[in-house]
Amino acid sequence: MRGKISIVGAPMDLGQLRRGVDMGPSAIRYAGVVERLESLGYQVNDLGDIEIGRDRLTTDPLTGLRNLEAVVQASTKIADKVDKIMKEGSFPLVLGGDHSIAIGTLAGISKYFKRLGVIWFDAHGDLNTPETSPSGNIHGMSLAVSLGLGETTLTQIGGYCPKIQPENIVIIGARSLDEGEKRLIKEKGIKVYTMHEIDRLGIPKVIEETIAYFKDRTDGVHLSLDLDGLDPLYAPGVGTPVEGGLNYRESHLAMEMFFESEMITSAEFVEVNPILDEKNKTGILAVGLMASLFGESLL
Ligand code: B3U
Ligand code: MN
Ligand code: MN
Repeated sequence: MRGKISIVGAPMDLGQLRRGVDMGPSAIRYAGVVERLESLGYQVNDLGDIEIGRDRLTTDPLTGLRNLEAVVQASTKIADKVDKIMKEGSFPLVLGGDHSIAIGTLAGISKYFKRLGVIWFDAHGDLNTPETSPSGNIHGMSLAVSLGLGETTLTQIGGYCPKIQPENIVIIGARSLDEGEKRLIKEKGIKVYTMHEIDRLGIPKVIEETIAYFKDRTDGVHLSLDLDGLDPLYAPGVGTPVEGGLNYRESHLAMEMFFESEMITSAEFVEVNPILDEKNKTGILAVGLMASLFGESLL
């Protein structure tokens, strides 16, 4: 027996405008996540889905944020659920849903650590604030919110703020950053491996450096993996695909290296949208990446 994993679905589609990402958890379950992780020797407990409100298409008049109320409510529920999993000493594995779910996940997790590290595997930075956001979509703000920046009702979820420190973040795979996000990255000194650095260094070096970076400064690491970090060739079922991402092998290698590091203490896989997918390719890919993260294919 290898330990306990608790799966929670967060069928959230309120952090952006495209429909279908609420079916992400179903697509990932259909691709066999429970059986796959059990076959690796884990005790897997699927706790089902968190209830997400249906009150969509509102825009906050003050901030321009979309579906703010409903995202706050859903994030609070996600935080409570993840908190319970942490209390039980099980590994929280959250299935998205759009990337706004990270607000709740991190709110549930980070108080269990003195210095939680976060790997933000994504084509985007998700570092917008209401002032810099081009869209008003909260899924493009979740990392900023977790740093304590932006709308107070979001930054205060879980009753404490901030959830993470800028020096404990590594962004991997970025290739679509807004001007305000670039400014924030420089101002806060956030470590980012854009596709430029990944091409120059190669993924083994990037992941080695990431692991070394976290080793002395953090006491736990959350992996927040947005499927759009991968190239749309491999992950077509995402709401905002960006060309030129990580390929299948690079992404699996990254997961295997994270497994070997024994560093990862929680994870979420987000933005799987079966409506935009090709025969559940992205859901199946997500399950494969999870299997690698939990030790599949290594002797
Ligand atoms: N940066 C843009 C686009 C975006 C962010 N995250 C995703 N798309 N998936 C925004 O709206 O904040
Ligand atoms: Mn994202
Ligand atoms: Mn993204």
